[in-house]
Amino acid sequence: MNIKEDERLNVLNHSCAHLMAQAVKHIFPDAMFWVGPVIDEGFYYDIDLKDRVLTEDDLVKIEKEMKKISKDGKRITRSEISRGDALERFKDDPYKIDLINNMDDESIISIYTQGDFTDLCRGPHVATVKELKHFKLIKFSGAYWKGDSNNKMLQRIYGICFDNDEDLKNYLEILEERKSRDHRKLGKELDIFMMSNLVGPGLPLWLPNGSTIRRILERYIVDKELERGYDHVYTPVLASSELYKISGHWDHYKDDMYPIMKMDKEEVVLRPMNCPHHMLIFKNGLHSYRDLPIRIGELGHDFRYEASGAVVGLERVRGMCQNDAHLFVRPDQIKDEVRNVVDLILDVYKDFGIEDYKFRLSLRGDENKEKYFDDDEMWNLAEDSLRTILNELNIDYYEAENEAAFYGPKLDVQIKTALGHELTLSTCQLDFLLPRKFELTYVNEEGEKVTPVVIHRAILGTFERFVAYILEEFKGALPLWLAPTQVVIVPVHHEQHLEYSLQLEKTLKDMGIRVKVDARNEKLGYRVREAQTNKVPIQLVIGKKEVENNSVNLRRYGKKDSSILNVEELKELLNKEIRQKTIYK
Ligand code: TSB
Ligand code: ZN
Repeated sequence: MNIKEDERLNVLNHSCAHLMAQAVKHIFPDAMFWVGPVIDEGFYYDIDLKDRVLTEDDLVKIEKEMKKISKDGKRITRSEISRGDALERFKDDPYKIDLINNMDDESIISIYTQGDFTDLCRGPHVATVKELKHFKLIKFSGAYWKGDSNNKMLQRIYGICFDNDEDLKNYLEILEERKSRDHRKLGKELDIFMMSNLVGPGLPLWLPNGSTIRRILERYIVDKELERGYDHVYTPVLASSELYKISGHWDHYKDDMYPIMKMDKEEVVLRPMNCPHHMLIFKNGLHSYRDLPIRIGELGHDFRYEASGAVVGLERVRGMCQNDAHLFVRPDQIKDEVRNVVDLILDVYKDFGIEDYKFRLSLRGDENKEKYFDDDEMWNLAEDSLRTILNELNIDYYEAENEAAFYGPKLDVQIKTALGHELTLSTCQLDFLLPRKFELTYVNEEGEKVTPVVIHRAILGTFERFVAYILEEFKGALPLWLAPTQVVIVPVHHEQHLEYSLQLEKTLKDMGIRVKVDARNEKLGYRVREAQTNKVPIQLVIGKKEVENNSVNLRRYGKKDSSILNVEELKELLNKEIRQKTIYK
């Protein structure tokens, strides 16, 4: 959906923003308006309502008023005025004055009027407000004036307008669908994680179900990496601030770090990344060219002071655990190692059925040079090497400036969340800088000490972001191998069929299956429904027949039909699906 790029819808939405502003002015005569642009999915308007904070009820009222104004059907007229007239006309409105003062001298100043409402605007607009019929106000939030947290908080209302009712209906259905797979909602319903003000924003607490998923992911990825020649380590989450002064984090990444903790003579910080610790581990030994590549992996806990407005559920947090590794390689090994990383990413994505992603080559660009380590030659070399490798490996990617890490360019895998946020999941980064800063060396074939190159990479990214993503992708119904509870056994009668059910539970537990018996004194239908609500992949109903025949009545999540299997067949089916990581779509 991109309303901004559809000429007709763009104008329609822009006019609808004015209609909304007019309705707001009728209800709140003191309201003043900042800007109301069209966005990919509709429009918003930033409004100063003095100290009033909007409520859901206000939104309903505003929408009603919009309908009324639209029915009145006033024409929308444009006129052009001089800068002097404009300044005079809007003299009591500091927001408009700010806009006028920021226009360059030659620009034509136009205003649009509909009935009792006039707004400063470049246009164009539809001819009459009658054309604005199929709209909906979607949500509201606070928004700092000009996006600066030192400024006043304005009220932002989002809406969308189509030219027919069907398109509007379809869009609202998409919104509902997105809401239902928002990982924050699923995370609550399925007891995956919680937040507490006493811990703080962006610091999730993993509940037992979420912890089970995470433990499976941890074992899965560590095993894969061990198979591929990684060594796994444990290092502390704190370090002397000196470490980050050496690495360059202090100069280029300080804004994202928690502040220094001062003790008697020491200064320590919470780490935002694991690289410096891993550099020290490499430096701890002597290395010959024959020992490289050395791949140091860690499920490393990091802390980043993300802006409170940017923190979202598990997808953007302040306390996180990366599936991290640093590969110490010779220059002639860079290409093969990048290839191995990409290969591992694709291998992992296949297991999770992840198909909707794009590779992004993240470069330094010209903006914000102070964000990056200052050495043009090094940057050119790193960016060119990574680009050449990607081309040689035939990887489809697009380029983005101002997205590099401070130490080097990245190959990022970009995904979209249910809320429409574009995020990086996996990353593979080329770094000529940190090995130099830490004076790392290995002995080359000629017996000389030379500097290795470092590849930083995270496959699952962080467990937080990865779990958020797969929850949304599977709409909470995780495949058998990942589900916190894999099987629920439901005896038809909570006493008569209990013994057999408990025996079956033991058999499955002995195989390592995460299984529960639901023998509560509740109606069968109720217990069956609850297993569905909890999105348990497999449900086994046990009645008289099953007890007599040593069988189970198996029903999968989301399916209406069931099948009868004997216990041996059941065991085989479970083993096979877990081993093969079967995905049902
Ligand atoms: C890969 N030093 C490298 C590391 O060696 C590094 O830290 N890279 S990173 O900054 O890109 O972070 C790695 C991954 O962590 C990202 O690809 C992303 O998937 C995840 N991530 C980053 N910030 C957050 C956050 N605030 N919340 C959740 N996940 C995050
Ligand atoms: Zn790193």
